[in-house]
Amino acid sequence: RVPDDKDPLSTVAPYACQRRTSITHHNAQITDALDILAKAAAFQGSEVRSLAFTRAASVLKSLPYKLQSVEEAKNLVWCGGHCQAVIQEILEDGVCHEAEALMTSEQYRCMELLTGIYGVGVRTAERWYKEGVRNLSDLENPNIKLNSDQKAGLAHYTDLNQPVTREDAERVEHMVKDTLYRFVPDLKITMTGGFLRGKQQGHDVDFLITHPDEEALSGLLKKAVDWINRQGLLLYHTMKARSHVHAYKRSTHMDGHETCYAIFALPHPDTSNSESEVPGGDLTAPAARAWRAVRVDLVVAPYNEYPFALLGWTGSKHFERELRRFSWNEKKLSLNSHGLYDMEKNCSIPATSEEEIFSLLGLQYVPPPYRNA
Ligand code: DGT
Ligand code: MG
Repeated sequence: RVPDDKDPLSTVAPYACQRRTSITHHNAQITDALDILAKAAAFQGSEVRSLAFTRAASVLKSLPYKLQSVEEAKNLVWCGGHCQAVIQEILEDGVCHEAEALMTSEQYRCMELLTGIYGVGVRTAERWYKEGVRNLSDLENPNIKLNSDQKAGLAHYTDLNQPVTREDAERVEHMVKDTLYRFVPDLKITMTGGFLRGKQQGHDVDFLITHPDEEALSGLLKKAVDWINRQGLLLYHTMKARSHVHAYKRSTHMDGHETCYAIFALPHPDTSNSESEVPGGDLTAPAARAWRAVRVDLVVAPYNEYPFALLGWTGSKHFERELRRFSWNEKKLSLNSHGLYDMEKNCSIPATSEEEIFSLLGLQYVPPPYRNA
């Protein structure tokens, strides 16, 4: 079919940052299958295929109606033959056999298990898999070398693979704010990531911290972490110092903001006043403990970079990727979580809010709950 203006299907915009994508939508069964295909492709080292499935899934997540036939998908951007076959199969059989087969394959199961360890990416997991690692206990082999992140990840594996609920996140927020305000009472602290997009659970809790006076931010993370450690609530952390790499060269994956990647011992609500809460390295069964391990990211951004850092840390990952792709392809501007750069004029373009950044890019503002691309 030739798309025309009256055809609602032809109005799906090509970039995810031009669309509104809520957490809940009408085509979850199909997008679940496509997300599995995307993950499996990433596990096989095929980033391009993975991105193709992610893009198709993202388009379907933004549709305001449930697909009734594969015909309806034929006009949709990014929904090629493979995606249409998945849609057809699910509409006819209620299941995608390819996704089912992948999920139960040994490679997928192992890659899922191993990449579920904090500090383990696809490449490491793949190497271990090739070396014969099939279970977590196989990592006790002295030939397998774990770095300190991975050791901590393994030690807290069960807790860290337990979803962080919104209630957990709110208690972490209380703990983080209570700590940081001791040192600087008028800091701006924002919970970012999935929880800012309205998710009810997540894999970690992300915070962005700023203050108009840069001096107020200096040494702050270290003081905060020391304090939490003195409360016996710090299980592990790594600090990344602020780096002054040329701003426009930074990708969103590795920005130059000062960051603390931590694992906190979050006391359970009913026991937060008891004295048995100090973890002391005792990793007994979660139910027997008065706390759970939670991954927490604390990011410090200079005040003038705050809107960019907020936009960069609110996600989703695909929304971020699309924002950068749109900026570069359509506007010849380079966007990251430090700023927006005009590469031709060799200058940065300031902004004081997320709304202003969208407007500078010629995009309609998309509030965080609609960035679940
Ligand atoms: P979750 O935690 O799995 O429920 O989902 P999200 O959406 O909170 O994902 P998360 O926590 O991995 O990342 C939140 C956003 O922050 C995401 O858009 C990507 C961005 N982000 C994560 N890690 C980094 C990093 O090291 N540097 C930068 N610049 N951005 C990051
Ligand atoms: Mg997160």
